[in-house]
Amino acid sequence: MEQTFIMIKPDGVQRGLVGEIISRFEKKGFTLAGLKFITVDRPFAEKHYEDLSAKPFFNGLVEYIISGPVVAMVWQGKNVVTTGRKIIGATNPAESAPGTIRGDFAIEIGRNVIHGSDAVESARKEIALWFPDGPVSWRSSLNPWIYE
Ligand code: RTP
Repeated sequence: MEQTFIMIKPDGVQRGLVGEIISRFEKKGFTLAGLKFITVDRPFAEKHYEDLSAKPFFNGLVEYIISGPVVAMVWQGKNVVTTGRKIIGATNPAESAPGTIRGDFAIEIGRNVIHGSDAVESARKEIALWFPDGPVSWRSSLNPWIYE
């Protein structure tokens, strides 16, 4: 089953949005396969965002991600990468639709509450970085009520 990496950024944690965000993924029918509450250091954040290292906002982005604890998660389910991005909404909250996480809870691109992998291959890399021991392997007893 497809997996994606989802991170509630420090602003989402500080603003008490952890339960709300987890609830949206759970209610959709996706399965939690990994969860940690951690503060990452600068080299780790730079590694996570290495594809953006040439961007002018890179340093600010790294400062933001290391500014407090984050909730790192693996979510699993059919099309979870693409659907997860839809649940999250457009990168810039000014363009995120109401009903999405960023559309409902964020105003600025540099405080957009949550990260989600943008492709199956980047999800694989991000899960390997954040969960080197691998995600939790289990089968939800609800699956027959979610998948035909
Ligand atoms: P994410 O990786 O966090 O899910 O976001 P994304 O794919 O939707 O967007 P990406 O282009 O990968 O950018 C990563 C994060 O960098 C911050 N950003 N700031 N100031 C700016 O112009 C700017 N552009 C991007 C955002 O926090 C974005 O989520």
